Amino acid sequence: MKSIILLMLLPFSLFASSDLEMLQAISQERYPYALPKLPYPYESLEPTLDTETMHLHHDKHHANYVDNLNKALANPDLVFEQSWTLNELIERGMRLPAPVHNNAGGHWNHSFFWIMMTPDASKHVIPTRLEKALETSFGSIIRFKELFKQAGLARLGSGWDWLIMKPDGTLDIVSTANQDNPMMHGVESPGVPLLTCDVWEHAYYLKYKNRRDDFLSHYWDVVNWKFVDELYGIALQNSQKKI
Ligand code: MN3
Repeated sequence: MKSIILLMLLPFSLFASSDLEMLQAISQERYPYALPKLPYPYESLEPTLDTETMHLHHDKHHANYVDNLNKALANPDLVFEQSWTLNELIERGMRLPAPVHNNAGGHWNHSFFWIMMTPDASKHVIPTRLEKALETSFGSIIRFKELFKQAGLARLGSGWDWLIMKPDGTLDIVSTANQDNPMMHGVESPGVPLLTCDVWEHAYYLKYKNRRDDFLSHYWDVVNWKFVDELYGIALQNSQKKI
């Protein structure tokens, strides 16, 4: 799994869009952790995501994961873990004590999710390279979106929906429970995360009530495809290097 984490980090300086720089900063953060600012105004994803949901989700839910991660790591038995980066914690996944594993996941996943969305319409178009890869892997963009929705709906209870690049270089759609993510040791389907959606009820309930499928249909209106394509490009380059 170590190689997957490295894939996420090493080449960023070569590309360095502000979205990638934000992800790199989060990935390399160390204890004590801090809540990152939302990278756009709270109201700017309306009407897809309402302002109140964004405030609660970022200021309360994400903040709680950060606070609880700091509390869990304050344990004197975890002095080594205190010195690790957030990505090093994520990599160890289920080998960590549950409060560290869950809250490190909560912090990384939410930080990634904020960058995954954007009010910038110029980033809402799927770049051609990625479009072709999705068509090759899933048949069509419409089919890809259907499969992504199905995976999100099939996740019982709380979790996350992902597009990943698997260790063999192919694309796949997977979901993880709770605050797990595909970079963690011990997950069923490991890979490099390229796209995600938070399918916990707190992500959508105020506006969409119990209709997770409606939320997943509207989600595409705010996805930062430019960022997804950048992540895809880096993952692709690294998977070809391995071969
Ligand atoms: Mn959430």
